[in-house]
Amino acid sequence: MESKRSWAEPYKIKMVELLKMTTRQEREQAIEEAGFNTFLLKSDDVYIDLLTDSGTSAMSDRQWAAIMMGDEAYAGSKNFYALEDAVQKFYGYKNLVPTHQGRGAEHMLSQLLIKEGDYIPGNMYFTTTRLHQERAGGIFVDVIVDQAHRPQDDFPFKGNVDISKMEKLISDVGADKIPYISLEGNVNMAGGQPFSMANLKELYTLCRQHDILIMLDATRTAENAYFIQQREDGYSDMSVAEILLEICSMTDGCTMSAKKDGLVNIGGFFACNDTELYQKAQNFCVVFEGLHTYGGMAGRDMQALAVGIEESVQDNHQQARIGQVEYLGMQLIKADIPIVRPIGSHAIFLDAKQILPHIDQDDFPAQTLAAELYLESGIRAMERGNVSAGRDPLTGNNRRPELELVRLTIPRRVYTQAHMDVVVESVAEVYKRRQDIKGLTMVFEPEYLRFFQALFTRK
Ligand code: PM9
Repeated sequence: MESKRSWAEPYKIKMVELLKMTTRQEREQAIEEAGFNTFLLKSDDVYIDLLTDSGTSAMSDRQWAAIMMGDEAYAGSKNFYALEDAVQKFYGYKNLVPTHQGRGAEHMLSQLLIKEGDYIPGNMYFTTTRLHQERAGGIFVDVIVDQAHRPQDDFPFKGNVDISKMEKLISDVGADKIPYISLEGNVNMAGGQPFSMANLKELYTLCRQHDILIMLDATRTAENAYFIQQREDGYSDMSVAEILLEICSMTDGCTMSAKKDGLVNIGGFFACNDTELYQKAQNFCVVFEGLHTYGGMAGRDMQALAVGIEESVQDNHQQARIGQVEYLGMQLIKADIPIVRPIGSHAIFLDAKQILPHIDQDDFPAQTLAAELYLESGIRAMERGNVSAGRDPLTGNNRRPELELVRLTIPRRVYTQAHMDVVVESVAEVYKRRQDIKGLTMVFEPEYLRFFQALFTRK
């Protein structure tokens, strides 16, 4: 029977994890000690943890049963073959190399395909993806549609590649300087925004004309498939699983952080169709990840992922997952809180530039807002603005991105509707006193991916 509630969960709760409540005074101390960086808080001091949807999902009883089927043989574990079957069946790629998590696969792809001075177009940057491209000698070029940089623009496919930007890059630098385009499903930094199948088809034609590979960041592409089903003409009768396969059929391979769509706590993979690239990836794997039949994953985790992949492409799973995010977003919109529109897949993004217009971007409005939200109620969010964007490698200046956001990221199958209501109330409280909030000064800046470990003090 179909559910009468639009997004009611297709599961019930079998086990719970108890949470600690903290006082305002305890939170003051915790955030000071964390240098106003929510990554540096102890999770024990957090009530509702919306830092990330990465590795934080709840596994199903079937996945936990799979954990018990771990074959921890060093080589040729049967769990590898189960995972290979799942990737072939649901993503359609011929060849699989497991990695410890997504950035292991990004490292592999970047080192194998990028030469010094190459250009790597992408539908907006992702922090770890761009860093690996740059470390391999590549120059990242943003070719996402302009709408993606405008938080209030309601365009339904803000993850689309702007084909004219791609054509311009090809004519400016030459196709032989572009080994591949990095195409992300449900673009994280844009607010979890999907690309359309029509856009992918156009991109496919262009890339085939110029012999440019399309490498998919498949991390949240099952969620992208759900948006295509819901929003794009001609797809409403297709299942998420069918749409995902169609997406992958127009790409040459993928990197995957299995910690998101894949519903596991750790793991990732690189997959492709080309045999020569596969052999190189296997060989690279033994140097940096582990033997090519485990690549940094335990056998039991590969088995849990094989099951997680199958669960992730079920229509009712995606309906509940994205339905919950939409519920939170709609409540925030009703409370007049400026958020990125349309509501994306894995998170609600608060528009810190609009909420704290009196704080200059170099005083880190989004970092400040995330800290204030924690102080208010013990909710942990993540900065996605100036700190995450880092410095321009050529000028050394802060990049000052157009999007200065705080991400309220929803783990899959973890929190309830009542938790979402607490989040809305807490954001509304902070919003009420926004004029009194002052910015932050960065007092420690690590060389790479500074958002993870930077320290701040109050202005
Ligand atoms: N994403 C996230 O919270 C975790 C690390 S960054 C705070 O959103 C994409 C689109 C990601 C992603 C990680 C990775 C890297 C690649 N692509 O974290 O190495 O969102 O498994 O994956 C995080 P790993």
